[in-house]
Amino acid sequence: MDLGGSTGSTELNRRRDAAILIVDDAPEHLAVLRKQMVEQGYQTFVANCGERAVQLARRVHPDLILLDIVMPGMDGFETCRQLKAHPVTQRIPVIFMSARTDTDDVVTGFDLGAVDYIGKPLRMAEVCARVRTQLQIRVNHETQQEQAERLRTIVDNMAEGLLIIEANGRIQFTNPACDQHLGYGAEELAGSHIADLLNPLVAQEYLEYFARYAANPETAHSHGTREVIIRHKHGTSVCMDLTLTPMFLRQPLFIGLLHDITHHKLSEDALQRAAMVDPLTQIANRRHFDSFLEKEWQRAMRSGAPLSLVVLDVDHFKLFNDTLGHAAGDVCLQQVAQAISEHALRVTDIAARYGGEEFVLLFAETEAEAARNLAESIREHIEQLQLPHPKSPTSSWITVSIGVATMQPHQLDNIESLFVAADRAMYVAKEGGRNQVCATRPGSHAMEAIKAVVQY
Ligand code: GH3
Ligand code: MG
Ligand code: MG
Repeated sequence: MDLGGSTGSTELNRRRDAAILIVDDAPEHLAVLRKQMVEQGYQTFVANCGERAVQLARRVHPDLILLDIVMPGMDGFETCRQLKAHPVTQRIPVIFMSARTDTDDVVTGFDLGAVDYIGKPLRMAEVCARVRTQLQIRVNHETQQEQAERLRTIVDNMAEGLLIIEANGRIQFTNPACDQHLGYGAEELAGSHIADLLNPLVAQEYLEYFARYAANPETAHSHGTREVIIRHKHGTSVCMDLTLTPMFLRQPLFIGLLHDITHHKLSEDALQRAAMVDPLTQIANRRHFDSFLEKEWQRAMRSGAPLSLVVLDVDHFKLFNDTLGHAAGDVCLQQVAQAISEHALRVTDIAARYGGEEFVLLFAETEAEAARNLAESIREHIEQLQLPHPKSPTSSWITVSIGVATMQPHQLDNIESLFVAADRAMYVAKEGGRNQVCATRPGSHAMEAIKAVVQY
């Protein structure tokens, strides 16, 4: 191995990295060529026959081969054939050098995969120029390959799903993250249509955007990011952020980036739910009940329909806790809550834990009589659960006292009065011996008195 000139220029340093294999049976040709290549700053290897050239090329992987054609034994054409047949050497550019410059020979040379053909006698400056050109092409090619390789690695390993979509909605390519997000195997999505993944309206909207861009690529703009529901292969829905960017590669194409936000959605939903639900009993909490009641109150005011509020309080619950322990008390509250919520059946009904061992139910568009009947069936249901309350002075089981109030809200009325009326009825039930339902009837003296007091 020889190293050529010793200037420090970048150009030479780069060239010195290139290795050239020179193949010629005439020692004087070899010597001249080698000297030239070394002067150009290339690393050189020499072989004086085809067999040796093939061996050497497999071992040292030169960047270029200068190959004589007429040689004893294996000639240059056969040598080239063997080089091109072997995976290790097939990509090495070969330049033929020959005194045989008939068209047939030159064509044979190119047909065998050579990149160039130089006539002998050699003009050294020309050889150098041709070598330089081929090496430059090789460097450019390698750079492109490296870039493609780098991109491929990124696309294969990125967490975002990537799709390439054609203007007609056909999916051309998906990366592994996309396949994984949507439950497909590799290549399985290629060839399918975005309408297979998206809701028809959303797919239509994208197709219209594609068509607009395809008709007018210069006006292209990114479609931006939007939240879409995508059908998973197994039929479930996944919530994704989809970012679409147009790109023109011989045809209009669209790069889709998918970002899975299902888990964000889930935690968003969970937070929203947590804000509305009582953690112990998993039924609505006081805050949710109050806002629900507010809406129903407004609605009842417009429609003139009656609104019924039911307030329940567990009887002798302090005693229950004292007898069986706070943990048993918690379980009891869960069972009572479950029983109560089973009676809130319509979408305009709601059952909630209002605090401690006190529960409330709202029945919209429900007359006093119906509300009272509902309350009675809840009372009965809870009694029939037969949750033992060993020390209770009024029953062997857990029972509830229930107050009911019904109003047709008017402009001057106050939600508070509905509560006061139901509470008052509940205390009457307590005083009456517990485990019973009492109601403050609409229009009764008691109700009118409450309204009058609460208004101010
Ligand atoms: P009354 O029949 O008059 O309603 O008697 P009571 O004992 O049920 O009424 P009181 O209001 O004196 O007691 C309510 C009890 O409920 C006291 C409190 O410790 C208990 N309690 C409130 N919240 C919880 C809870 O989350 N878990 C448990 N185990 N007990 C609770
Ligand atoms: Mg209480
Ligand atoms: Mg109580």
